Amino acid sequence: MRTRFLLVLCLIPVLAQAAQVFVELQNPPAIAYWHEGRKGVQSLALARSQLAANQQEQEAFLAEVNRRGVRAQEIYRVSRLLNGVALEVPDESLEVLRSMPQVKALRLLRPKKPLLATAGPLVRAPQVWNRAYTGRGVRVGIIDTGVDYLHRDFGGPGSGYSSNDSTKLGDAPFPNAKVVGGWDFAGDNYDAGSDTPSKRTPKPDPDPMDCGGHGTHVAGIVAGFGVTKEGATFPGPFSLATPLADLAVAPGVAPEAQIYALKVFGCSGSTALVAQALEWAADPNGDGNFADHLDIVNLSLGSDWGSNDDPDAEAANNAARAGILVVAAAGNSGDTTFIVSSPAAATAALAVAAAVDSGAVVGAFEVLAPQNLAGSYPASEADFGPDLATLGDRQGLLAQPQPGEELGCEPFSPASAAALAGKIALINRGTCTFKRKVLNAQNAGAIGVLIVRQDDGDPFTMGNDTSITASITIPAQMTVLSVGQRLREYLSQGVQVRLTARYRNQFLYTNRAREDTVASFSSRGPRGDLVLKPDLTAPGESVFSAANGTGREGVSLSGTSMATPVVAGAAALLKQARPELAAWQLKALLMNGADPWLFGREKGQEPYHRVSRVGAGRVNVERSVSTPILLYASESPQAVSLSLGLLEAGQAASGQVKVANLTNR
Ligand SMILES: [Ca+2]
Ligand SMILES: [Ca+2]
Ligand SMILES: [Ca+2]
Repeated sequence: MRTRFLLVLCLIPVLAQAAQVFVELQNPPAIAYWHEGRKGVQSLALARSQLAANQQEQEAFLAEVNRRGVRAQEIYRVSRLLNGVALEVPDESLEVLRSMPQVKALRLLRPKKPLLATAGPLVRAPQVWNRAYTGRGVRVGIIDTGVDYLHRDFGGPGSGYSSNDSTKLGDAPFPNAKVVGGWDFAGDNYDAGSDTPSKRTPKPDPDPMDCGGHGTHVAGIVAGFGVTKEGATFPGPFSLATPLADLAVAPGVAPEAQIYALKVFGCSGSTALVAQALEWAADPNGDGNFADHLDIVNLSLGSDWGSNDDPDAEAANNAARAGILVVAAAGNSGDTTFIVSSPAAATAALAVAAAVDSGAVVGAFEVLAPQNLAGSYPASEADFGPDLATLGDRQGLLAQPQPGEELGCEPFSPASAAALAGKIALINRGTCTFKRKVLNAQNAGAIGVLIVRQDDGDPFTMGNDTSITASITIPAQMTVLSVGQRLREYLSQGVQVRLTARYRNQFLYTNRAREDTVASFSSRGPRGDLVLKPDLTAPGESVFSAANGTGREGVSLSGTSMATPVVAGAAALLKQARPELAAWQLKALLMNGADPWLFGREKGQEPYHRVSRVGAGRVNVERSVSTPILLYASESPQAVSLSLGLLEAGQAASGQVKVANLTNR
């Protein structure tokens, strides 16, 4: 039933009536013979011989497919974490494949999308840096759109983009001290969901340069060095004394961890290559010995309604067996039961939900008079009308329309127009589009507009309204409610303001009341079979990190995609602090140390969020580094959490929890 359902979903974007499937073959994956902690000669020899046997089995299978006249397009082969081949085949050939004795199972590849969103201080990373844990020596794989290794945040030169062929090595400084390795499994043109068959076939190359921007932002959150106001790589030191507010781009959560750029996306679209990248992470040098596995992988990607039997989820579970901590995004589909995404849904994966931290990097406007109000205040700009950076600053007296016209959705009355002419109009957000409000103010003779939000949420770029074709010639900015209220108190004294682009991406707006509220987009669990997901929450709204292709700039993005690397970074700090612990123990410590309370509207106020939305709570890496005990479900250590299934009212259930002492006292 479920398979069919997924089939329909998957075929929608593939107009050519072809299916992308993972063909699992009879032999077990090599990981079945690998026992982390007992890496004896025996286990290595067995794993290697299984690897060779699987490769032979695949050759024979593909030859047979060819003999039977199936027009199959190979996508990839894996033999370590899964044993099989990913193929695109015409729908009518699916039955042929299913009937072949070599085939153990046929599962649809569910294309994964990248999931999009200052966060280090909230999870108490600087406190951990202060104890000399900065992620040094820890290896983190970013399975994403690639990484811009030329960017200063990763120690790059900040230039050299145009002379860099993104399919070749040797023409740019990669690998470097930060982005120490990687691979492009996809090629820039790849898109698993494209209507063009040739784009659905990956064209791998050794250069994982980012062209989508998502992976660069994610990698910056995990382990960027940071960028100074002068545009140089921040040289450290990383401690409580790190001047976070004086940097153009703050350091990542684990600023001395190493990054492997595992590119599975083209420049846009979706991917079906996740299992292949996980396989690389389990055995980077490809020698069949898993001892060189990466410590942590970050998967800020997924597909909704995740299950544990998606091939990528199974690969994630087997990557955990190899000793990798798999950190994955819960998804951006909101408060809907069971919608939590795959591969985050994999039992062993650490599924991350998104919350809000107290800070957002935005722009600002200035108040020049009266003196006791003078200063800069948070503001964003508009996506339409003149660009303030080229237009220059716009200065004037602030004025508001007549009572009842504060929204500015209708042409202003003569009395309001008289008040606004030659001034900067103060107008409220709501009811109609931003462009409508600005056009009405322009028609009334205003020289600029300051929009006021209905609350103290982050000011954001005001979107265009393409249904309005009139040319907008005056600049507009948006600020928050509490600032608007202050301005109105002083309006009768004459408030002189300056709209400006000079604070763009530089003004740190803090709002403590929103801290630890859950981001509305964050996907709810549990998994369809009632296993608890997500596992943990981290800040993922308006996270400011490296902007791809800019050399030195940052950009603010939101999503569980941005929360996931906060946890991956926290895990890297913990790994350095507790190198003896296994991946599942790191997962348990991160969950055990979390701050359990997350809020619906305002910090400290009800309603609180349930575990199916936020897991164990918001990560607190300082507590995780310090805690002496480990707590987990004894039947399912890889899951950590204890799930009791569906209970009727009054019905009792029980489960066992193990408490382990991590000290020698
Ligand atoms: Ca490439
Ligand atoms: Ca290159
Ligand atoms: Ca190896």
